[in-house]
Amino acid sequence: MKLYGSKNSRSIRVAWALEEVGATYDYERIWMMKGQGQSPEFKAVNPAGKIPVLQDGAMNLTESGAIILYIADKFPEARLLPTELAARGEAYRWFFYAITEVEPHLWAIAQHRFALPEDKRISALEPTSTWQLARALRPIEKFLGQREFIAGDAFTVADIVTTHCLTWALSAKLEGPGDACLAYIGRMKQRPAYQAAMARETLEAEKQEAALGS
Ligand SMILES: N[C@@H](CCC(=O)N[C@@H](CS)C(=O)NCC(=O)O)C(=O)O
Repeated sequence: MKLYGSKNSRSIRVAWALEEVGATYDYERIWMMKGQGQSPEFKAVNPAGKIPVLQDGAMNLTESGAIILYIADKFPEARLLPTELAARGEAYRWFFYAITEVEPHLWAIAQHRFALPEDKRISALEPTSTWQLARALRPIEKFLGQREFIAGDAFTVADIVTTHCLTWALSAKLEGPGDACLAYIGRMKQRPAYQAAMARETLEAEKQEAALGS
């Protein structure tokens, strides 16, 4: 398998899942700021020019959520998805909650701060997105006050996307993550797989920057 990704992007979700299941994988850093997302070579992998992409044999799988679920299915022994049906439903619930209820507000803020072309940005939208984000984080804060993991008593795919969204909110200096969320982030960051994924993305970025010059 090969992961196309970059530091400080959604590819950390996939690298983390791969490390949790103990997979070995190649990694190609796609340096977006240098326009590599739009190169013909990368567009042959993902015509949308976006990361992450997981290449497995002839398949180039896009969408970080789909990729994580694929990894969970490919390595069932790692139990990133519980086998018991109700527990699995709870993991799906929080997985999709992060992706559909939390992430869109983070993404809207990022787009209107820097990701969209300047003439398409509307800074007046930020207070609305910030308010929606804070509202969406409230149930997460409540549940994390009662549980070690977001979906119950075991680590699942839902923890990967929830942690990523919460750390995204913190790095964007947004209000919302409360004490229970902060304690949870601290616990998740202690996981060896999280640390290995961060180290891999940092190393690959440094190698590329040394080779190409920053
Ligand atoms: N829904 C997609 C979003 C992918 C995405 O937007 N990735 C960003 C990096 S985190 C990207 O490649 N942006 C480049 C662009 O939009 O041209 C996913 O979760 O994988």
